[in-house]
Amino acid sequence: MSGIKLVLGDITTAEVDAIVNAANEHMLGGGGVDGAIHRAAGPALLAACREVAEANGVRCPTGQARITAAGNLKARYVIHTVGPVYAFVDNPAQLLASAYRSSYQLALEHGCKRLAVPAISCGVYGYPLADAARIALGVSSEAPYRDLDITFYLFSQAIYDIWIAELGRR
Ligand code: AR6
Repeated sequence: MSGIKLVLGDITTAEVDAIVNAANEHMLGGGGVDGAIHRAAGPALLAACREVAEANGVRCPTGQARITAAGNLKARYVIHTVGPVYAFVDNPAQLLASAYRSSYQLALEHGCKRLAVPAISCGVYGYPLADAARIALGVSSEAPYRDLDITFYLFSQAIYDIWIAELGRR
């Protein structure tokens, strides 16, 4: 049985071991789900992000993930990952898959089982939604992650319907 669930709603309300954040390479907050997570977590999250090693301002290259404490969220950790800007890269599918895989790998390394995950790259980063759903759900069902309990928090009915349709095809 798949441990994948879909919820139409706000990821900042999730009570899980780790909340995955669709961040940018600087990892100092932003708009969209990143902004919502930072607002809900409070300033402790930004302080934790600042402690992450950086090179030329980059804390998390595209396709990778970093883990921090979660401030006021009802989670032990925030796992920050950076999906591709769809129009700017040659290999968006590989990078999007890598963002999910890197997040799940960090979760496993930190003993996290229950994860709340957004639709990475599906906002301002412009990933076509059906393709993104196929990649997100495909990676989430890969063997190394079968013990994770993954709940996607989808923020609009349109995205939720696309994820439901893709899950139904699996
Ligand atoms: N809960 C769940 N999903 C949400 C929430 C929320 N509270 N708020 C928005 N979404 P985006 P990206 C959905 O743009 O495309 C930030 O500025 C949203 O509707 O947040 O990966 C970062 O700092 C969409 O479906 O992330 C980066 O600079 C999905 O989350 C950049 O945006 C992702 O949209 C990352 O862009």
